[in-house]
Amino acid sequence: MAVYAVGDLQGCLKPLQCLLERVAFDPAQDQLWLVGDLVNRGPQSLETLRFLYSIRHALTCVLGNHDLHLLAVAHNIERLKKGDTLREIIDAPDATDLLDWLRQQKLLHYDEARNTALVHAGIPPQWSIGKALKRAAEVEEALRDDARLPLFLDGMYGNEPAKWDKDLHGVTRLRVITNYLTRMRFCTADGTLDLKSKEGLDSAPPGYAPWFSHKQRKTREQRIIFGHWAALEGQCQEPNVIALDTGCVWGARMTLINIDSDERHSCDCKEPA
Ligand SMILES: [Mn+2]
Repeated sequence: MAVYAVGDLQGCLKPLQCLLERVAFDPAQDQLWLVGDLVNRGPQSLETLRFLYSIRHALTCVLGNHDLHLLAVAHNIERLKKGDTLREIIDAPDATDLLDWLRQQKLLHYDEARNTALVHAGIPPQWSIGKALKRAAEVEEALRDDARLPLFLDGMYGNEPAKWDKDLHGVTRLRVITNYLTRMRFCTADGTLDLKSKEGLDSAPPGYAPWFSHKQRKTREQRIIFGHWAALEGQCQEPNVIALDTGCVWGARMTLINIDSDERHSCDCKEPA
């Protein structure tokens, strides 16, 4: 049995299939970890989600900002944005099955035996892995609860508050947790977020740095696999931090690693969305 992790799919099914063929992936034996942003912007969002659903028993998946956006649109809380390719999912006859599966997924996965975490954007420097898992679970519970789901989806949008405080409550608390785990790139050492800068490492505003580069970061002993940040182009010099978003949806590449051997594979994505 092999365990692989793959970067942001964003509805790009062909490069995913290229990678799975490359490693002779067998869903009856192997496991595939997904860093989230399964859908949107790419050419085959519905087909991608259907394929993943068909091999769901072989998957470990965390949600990204685009996946949460899909849930918000499907619940009539948010409208489709320009460039979104989500309508085909919402209108599909099997939408209920696909979306119900999606909302059962986590925001943070931690494999204790491998000491490895899987998250879409990152873990803020001031949280240990234990704290991060507890807080991710708060959002995961809201996603699975029919009564709380619309309230959460409606309240998750927004960049404020920019920093975690353990006394936050209600949907504000869930918003900060969600912003850390699914949208973060740059923050300060105390976890104050800047959610506007989206380019490479040198685009940090003064006083801010990539979430993984803070010296006092409490998850330095864990390996962390993340996506979300295409401008890094899969490069991350920080030990134990693995960046997997290599900008497939922008016409670059999709990247897969064997998480036990660190062997990397990539397939070209020739059709920019
Ligand atoms: Mn993302």
